[in-house]
Amino acid sequence: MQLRFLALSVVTALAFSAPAITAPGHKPGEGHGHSESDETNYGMPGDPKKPARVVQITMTEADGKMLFIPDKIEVRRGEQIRFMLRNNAGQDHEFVLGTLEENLKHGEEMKKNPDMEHDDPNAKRLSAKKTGEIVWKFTKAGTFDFSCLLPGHRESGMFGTVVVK
Ligand SMILES: [Cu+2]
Repeated sequence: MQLRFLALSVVTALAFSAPAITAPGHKPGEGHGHSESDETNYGMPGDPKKPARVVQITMTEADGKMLFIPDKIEVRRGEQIRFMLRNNAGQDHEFVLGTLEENLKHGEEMKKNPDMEHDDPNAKRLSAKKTGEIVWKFTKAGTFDFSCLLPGHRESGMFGTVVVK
């Protein structure tokens, strides 16, 4: 009698505690929303359904240089930006957002492994004449980097700065 009561209480306790166990992170049925856990030290993936300021960035080549236009962007802390990327050049380019330190390190890895493809929330690779976009929320103040990490491209001028105030 006592044992059966105990077993029943365990089942009841489990039933009530189960939702608490699954609560942190992504809730079931929510789809892939972005939570605090996606936050990096340069911000976090944005929510495309929420308002965002549009910033157009063109990838181009001129006089033997590779460029992003513009190559300097100012953002308010907490602001969400929709980067509308356009590759006007005749070859592949990419846009990789990160801290300067991470991008330089990542660039070294790319030299060893040039076929590394980027399709992360902070990066986009575009073929010639293609467009793409990235939505990013800048939750941290600081100075960040965006670069094309294809071997030799950053060295040819293909990088820019995001200042978050
Ligand atoms: Cu490039």
